[in-house]
Amino acid sequence: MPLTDDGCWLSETERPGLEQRIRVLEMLYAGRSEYQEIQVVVTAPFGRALLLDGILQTSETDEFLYHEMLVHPALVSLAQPRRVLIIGGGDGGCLRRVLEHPVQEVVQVELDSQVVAVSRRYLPSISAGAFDDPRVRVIYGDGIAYVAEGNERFDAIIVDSTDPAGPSLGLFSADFYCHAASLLSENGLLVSQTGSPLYMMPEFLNAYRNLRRAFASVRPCLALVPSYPGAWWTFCVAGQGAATLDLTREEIERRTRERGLKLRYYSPEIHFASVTLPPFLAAVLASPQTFPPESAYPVLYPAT
Ligand code: SPD
Repeated sequence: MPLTDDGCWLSETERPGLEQRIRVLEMLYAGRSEYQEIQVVVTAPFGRALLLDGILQTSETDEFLYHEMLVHPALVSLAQPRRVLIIGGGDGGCLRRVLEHPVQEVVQVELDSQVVAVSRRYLPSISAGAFDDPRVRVIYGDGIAYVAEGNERFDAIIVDSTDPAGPSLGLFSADFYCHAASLLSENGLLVSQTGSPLYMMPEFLNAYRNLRRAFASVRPCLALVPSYPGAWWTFCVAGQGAATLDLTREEIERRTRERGLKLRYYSPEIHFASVTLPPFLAAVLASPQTFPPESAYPVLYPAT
């Protein structure tokens, strides 16, 4: 459900009985691509926002929270991130943060060229010129097929997708993660946005379990993205080494300084805080094979 009947509110219902509403002031763009409905609206609390099939993907005022946490914990953990693959991320906010690292080449595989075109036109502050960087190669196509058929090597693969539904569903599957793992260099990392740890627990657990099938180490990171339902969001960073994301404060400070990262959210303190899991979540992840009881959750759950 994109907008309320009067067009004044963006409404997202994550669970029955649970609705998030955001005041819409103006519709800047509305169109339909081969794959989805695309809208850019001006919202009262978050400024301009990109909607895909009526779901808010990113906003110009809080995109930094999401994109810094999608990119920096993983790439700061890599001593030499040279080649990076981004799946999705058509608004360019992820790409922009990746380019702050000493990368030589970024391949971005985005399904929908219209998302890139609309974002560049109506949300230019999010990509901030990143698509014009000579290190970037954008491929319009299916990221799942690209990873399954690919033979290039990457130091990091970043999945900046929509929620797990429709064409994105396969980006959270064990098959996809296994194929992605085979494209990573020896110490390479995969990171994926994995949804709300509260309202999307089944989807988050599904992604976590599938990542564990392909990687020796899977570390969830937590951050706050207020324009998303529940605000609390997860990113999973996966690798084959035991010490994924285990850095010292000095290493984080040195790398962020040497790389000249433009940071508004990420810091050494945020790095450590983001990988610190609350006990209820740690308990769920300690036995991810058994679907946990309702009492494990701080909100009524599951609701169908
Ligand atoms: N509930 C919407 C989650 C969207 C996550 N991906 C957004 C892409 C931003 N680059």
